[in-house]
Amino acid sequence: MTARTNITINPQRLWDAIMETARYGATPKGGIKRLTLSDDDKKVRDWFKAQCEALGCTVGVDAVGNMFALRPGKNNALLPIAMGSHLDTQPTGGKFDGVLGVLGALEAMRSIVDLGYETNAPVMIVNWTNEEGSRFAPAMLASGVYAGVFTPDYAYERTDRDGIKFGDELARIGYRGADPVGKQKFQAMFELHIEQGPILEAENRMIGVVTGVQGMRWYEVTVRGQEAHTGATPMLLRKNALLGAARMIEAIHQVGMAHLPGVASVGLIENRPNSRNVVPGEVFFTVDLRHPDESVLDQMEKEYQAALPKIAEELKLELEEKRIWNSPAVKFNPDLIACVREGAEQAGYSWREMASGAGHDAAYIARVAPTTMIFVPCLGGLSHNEAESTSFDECAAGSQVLLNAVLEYDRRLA
Ligand code: HGY
Ligand code: MN
Ligand code: MN
Repeated sequence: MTARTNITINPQRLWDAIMETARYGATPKGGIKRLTLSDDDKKVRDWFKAQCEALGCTVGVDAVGNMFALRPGKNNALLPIAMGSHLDTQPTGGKFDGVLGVLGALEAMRSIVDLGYETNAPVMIVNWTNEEGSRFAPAMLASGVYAGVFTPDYAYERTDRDGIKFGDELARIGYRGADPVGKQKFQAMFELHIEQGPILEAENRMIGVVTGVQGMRWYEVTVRGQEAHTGATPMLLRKNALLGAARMIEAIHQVGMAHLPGVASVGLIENRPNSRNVVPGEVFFTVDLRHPDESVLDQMEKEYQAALPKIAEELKLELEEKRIWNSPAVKFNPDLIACVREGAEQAGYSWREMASGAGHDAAYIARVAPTTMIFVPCLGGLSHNEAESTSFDECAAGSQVLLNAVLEYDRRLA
């Protein structure tokens, strides 16, 4: 086995890259609104492609916009070792969710290129399209296509709430690549990401050695009543869709409370006609249920789906409900987890093993290649919020451990 290498990343260069790309979609409150396939997403993609090519990487784009920046190794008969995450954000996103994973990988790549260090296997950075699932549901859409969970056509047909299609937007920004999805193979993927929860900070640990991702399910609900005059319609004669939705949202909250550490949320709601003096006739809302244990998630789904018809009946409303996404709980690869532990030890950082509450592309990629994740803290565990904050040192620690883990895996290969 070859000796361990300890190449150090350049923390300032990483921080500068994070701040530079935060301009694409910058919000007045210091966050980022860079919805997938928007003009700002195009700008950051173009920036990322130029940076990787300047490093001597070849950048391939597949048919759903996934970007693969490849650097050859000594033995190119070996499949590349990938470092991946995403560059799209939530509407009120922060500077680090997804971004740290891609730019932390870019910094790792820059560090090995600076030294002219040749890895044994090729190394690759991946930017997965539409991880957030905010504009186009479901989340992790393009890594899901890569993992064979969805077809490219299913992705192309997904529409945002304005009826615009994923496939049209992908072509519009020039990232509907020529490569068939799956053409670019790799033998393992490490994903660096902020924790998006409070555990590492609470325990004063720098690195999360992530063992897996909890199960996640998304649903869409439409409640229909009858538009009516708010002044002339007696209370007992109303079919108030918004009242029904309000009681349903409370019932969904109670399903989460009854199955901790599970979570149950309603995030998107549309009230129609949304006029001050019209009893709402129709409400659309989305449901997000998650739990580490699939059998409990089944129970949560059962309780949630039993609660809604009762409320609809009481209020003389019609109900339409369907599950649009089911991402089962996933366990990561023990050998890669060991490389992350080794990488944290080598860098001298405190660490702890943990599962991920948030979804990540790694959850789908784990189906087709050995995969694992590395977490670093974020202030107050806050994410999907413009105030999301991970420190200079924490970003550096994440990128360093990512590099160490990849080099450790490469060493073990040799
Ligand atoms: O929904 C999630 O957990 C991820 O942020 N897309
Ligand atoms: Mn993310
Ligand atoms: Mn996110």
